[in-house]
Amino acid sequence: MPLTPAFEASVYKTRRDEVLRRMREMTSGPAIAIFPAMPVATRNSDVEHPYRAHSDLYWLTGFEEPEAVAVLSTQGDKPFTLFVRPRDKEKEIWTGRRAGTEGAVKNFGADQAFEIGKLGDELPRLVGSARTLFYRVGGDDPEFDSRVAKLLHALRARARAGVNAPPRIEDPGQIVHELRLRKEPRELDALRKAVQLTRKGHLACMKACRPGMHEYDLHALLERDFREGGGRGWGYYPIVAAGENATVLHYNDNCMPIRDGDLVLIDAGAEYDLYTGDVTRTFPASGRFSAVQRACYQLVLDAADACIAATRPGETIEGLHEKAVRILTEGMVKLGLLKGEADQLIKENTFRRYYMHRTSHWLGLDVHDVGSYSIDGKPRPLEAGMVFTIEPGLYIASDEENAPKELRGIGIRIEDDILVTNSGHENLTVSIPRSVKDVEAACTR
Ligand SMILES: [Mn+2]
Repeated sequence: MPLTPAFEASVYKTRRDEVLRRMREMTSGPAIAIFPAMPVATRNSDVEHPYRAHSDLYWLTGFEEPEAVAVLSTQGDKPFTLFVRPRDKEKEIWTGRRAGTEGAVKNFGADQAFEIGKLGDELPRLVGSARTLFYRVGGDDPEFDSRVAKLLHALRARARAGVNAPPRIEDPGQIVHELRLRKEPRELDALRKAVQLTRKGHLACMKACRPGMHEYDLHALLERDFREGGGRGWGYYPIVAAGENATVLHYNDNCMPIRDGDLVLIDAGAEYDLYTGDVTRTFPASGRFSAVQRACYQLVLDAADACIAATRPGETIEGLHEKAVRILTEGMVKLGLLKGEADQLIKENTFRRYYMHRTSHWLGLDVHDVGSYSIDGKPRPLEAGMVFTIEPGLYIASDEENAPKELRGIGIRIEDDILVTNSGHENLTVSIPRSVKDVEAACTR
């Protein structure tokens, strides 16, 4: 794990200061916020999954080691406490160097640092002096939830001794996730690098694909290109789906043969400085779309283009989804997939037979990034600096008896990463081939 943060330490300090400012604004009296690391996950037996930091903790500190806890306090002259794994000569021989408490202060800007083993002693002191505890119950670590619950229980048990548990608990996501939703210029730089590596991987797959290869052959190219150039690898497990596998939304066996006449759907994004791209392209294994494939593809592309063109501050993700659904549903009727009036088919959700997911999600440190989609029950207006996906699709199951035979087994998705700008939008992934012509050209051997 890096012993220094990706950005200069002042970046994280500015973020923490803003979080503390908002904590003060939301509360009266002392408040503290606790951000635990992601737990280490076992893959099998004594093999662990590669460790990936918790995005909130990473955004606040740049710290990537496991077994860490960041605490922010609105009181006193040490607003930022970081609990970290201790330096340990023997363990470091096995698992690599650690920042330790000294590095936490020197490189990560902690006002004070403790070894993680001291958490049980220090946390009651920090929490016991607060009127509001910002902690995301039901976050990503149930064990830490139970640790916090036990701590509150212990504090309440000491009420007669004058100790108080904070009477108010708030979700720090209200602050941190709102801030993460609007990307800073340096975050956009990282996203652009992620997107560059993502582009390389997708282009390599289009170029290399031949009938007779397997899905894993293309998966291997993605793994290579997502690492070369300093990428961390994928930001989410890639989907490489040939033929009817493309109609399975979260297919990721990536093991089947690719046949002549198949469409290949690849949904894959590289991660750079923990920011991830999220791109889907669908291309013909043979290099040329058949007439029915082209008609289906063009429909999905039309929906994507219309949504992208409409993206500007003030527009909503809900509004874009409705636009995609309208275009796709009208197209389903033209293709003979559905019969009837588009209005009725939309009202009765009949279109969901072939388009069953939403059109967009936020994108950033997490592939399904944080930030609420509605405010006071209404769809949230887009603002400059927000990044999200537009990913309409069309999925015709191979056993869908309502569909014309020649369309069965076709699965198509086109997904781009869109930055909202003051004047409208920027498609960060526009240079990854999208049009029929460009896709076929990219598949040319
Ligand atoms: Mn996506």
